[in-house]
Amino acid sequence: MSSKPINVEEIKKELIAKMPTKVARKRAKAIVPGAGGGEEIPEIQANVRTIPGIITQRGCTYAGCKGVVLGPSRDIVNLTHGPIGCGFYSWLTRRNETDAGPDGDNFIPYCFSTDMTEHDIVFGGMKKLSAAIQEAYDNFHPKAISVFSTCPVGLIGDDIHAVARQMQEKLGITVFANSCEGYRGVSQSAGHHIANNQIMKHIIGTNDTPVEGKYKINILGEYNIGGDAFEIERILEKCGITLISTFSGNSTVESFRRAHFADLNTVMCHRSLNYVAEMMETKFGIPWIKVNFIGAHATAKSLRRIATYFEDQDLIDKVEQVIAEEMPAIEATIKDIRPRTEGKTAMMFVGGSRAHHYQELFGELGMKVLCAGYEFAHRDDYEGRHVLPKIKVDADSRNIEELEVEKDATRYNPRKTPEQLEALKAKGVEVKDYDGMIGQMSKDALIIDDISQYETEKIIEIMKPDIFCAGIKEKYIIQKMGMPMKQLHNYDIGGPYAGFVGAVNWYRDIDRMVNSKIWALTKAPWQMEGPELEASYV
Ligand code: CFN
Ligand code: HCA
Repeated sequence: MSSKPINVEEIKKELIAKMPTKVARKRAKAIVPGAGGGEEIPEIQANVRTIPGIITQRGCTYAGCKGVVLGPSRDIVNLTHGPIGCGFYSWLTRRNETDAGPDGDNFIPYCFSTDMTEHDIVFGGMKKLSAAIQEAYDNFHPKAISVFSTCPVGLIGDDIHAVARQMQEKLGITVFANSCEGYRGVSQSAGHHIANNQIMKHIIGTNDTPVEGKYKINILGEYNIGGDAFEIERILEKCGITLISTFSGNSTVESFRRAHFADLNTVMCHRSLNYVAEMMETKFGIPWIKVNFIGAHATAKSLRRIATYFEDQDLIDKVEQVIAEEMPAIEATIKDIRPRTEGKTAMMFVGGSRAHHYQELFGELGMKVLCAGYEFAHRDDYEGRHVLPKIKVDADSRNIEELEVEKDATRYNPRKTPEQLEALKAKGVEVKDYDGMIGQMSKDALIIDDISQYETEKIIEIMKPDIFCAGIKEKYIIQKMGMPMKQLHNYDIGGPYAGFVGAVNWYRDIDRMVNSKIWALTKAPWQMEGPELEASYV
């Protein structure tokens, strides 16, 4: 850990120094300092195509659509239309947990694919797709089947939507398709958007049987990685808050169908589900607020935010009681661990929301995040420009032409109108206008969008953090540098990290990692044998 003052401009210069001029100019726009809580938010370049030749962390549109948003739903048959590799290599790679109970459907362990081969590429794969939908139906009798196309399908032009319509009519269950070929867009992000549109169009609001409960909410953007959603469910239940639906960890299609009876949408991962939040507000008049259940204090703050929204003293008191019950275990663990973690440093490069959410947890251990970034987030995630009620979002953020707005949107949500919410905010519901990563990070910290492999190695060499968080592609390269590496996508084998129980798990895991002596004993191969190979751009 270096103790000399950090000069972010110098570091930025060093990071791009060896790049060709054009590349350096482009990459410079994706690197900014933190704003240290101020409102002067520097503009960061985000959600643009990765420069060809650069090794990115990003995934593809199919990954965002099938792997991320719809994949964790347990009773929808998620069928990949494409060559077998697309389905096989995306099978069970994300640690979204499921508990269907003894009677519930759970298709998560299965890999459904049409297994397209050369013949289908040449002559078309639509017949094979109908047959696969029929076969899935005959074997499993699911309530819904969702089809995902991979790259070759878009190239040969199979009309997956027509097949889905025909099969829906024939089978009498919900069948819908997603044109989420991997090559669309610049990252997973396009896939989130496609999935959001289709869930909204085909499922949400299709069952008008009311849901009982005094305080009804949905959680948007929580995928139950390592059991996070189970812990959040535990806490909400304790508070007496009815969770209608989680999009989409351990979720059911029936819960999606009745999600429009919620009084409030709480948005955990803004990046992947903001479109549904926006569309549900437009169509059903359900407002949304951001929450963060990563970190004990963040969890307490989010619960208070929800309680304040309902303006009900019973709920406010109950939430305070739950927080008071949960906090002693947190404080005791922090008291034990913090002396060993205080002042240590971290870096985080993940997805589109965790590199922000997890800063709260590091903060609770007295650790500073020197440098962080998203793979595919948009500027609104970095800036956190979100007030309650909603503000302007990217022009492409809703699929408004496909949306029939309910004539009386307050039918489902009689409790609040946007105007009432504005009044609530004036009353002191704690919502910052800028609560994104840039505002959160200090002025001597760096934010890098879509970091490359080269930049990853360079920033570690320059800033030498005590721990680095990213994904499986980065893991072993970083460990070979003698650096503890925590996977923040799948938590390695750890978790849950959400809520109160999760926070304690996190403190213990991070303590073990940053205080392990093993890394100092590791020598990278090039430290032991001969000269290091050097490569440079020409
Ligand atoms: S669980 Fe989420 S929290 S959904 Fe998103 S932006 Fe990915 S799969 Mo990996 S871990 Fe990551 Fe986020 Fe939202 Fe996960 S930070 S990259 S697409 N993500
Ligand atoms: C994805 C999924 C991923 C990959 C994680 C990783 C996940 O982007 O397709 O690279 O380790 O969380 O499983 O983000």
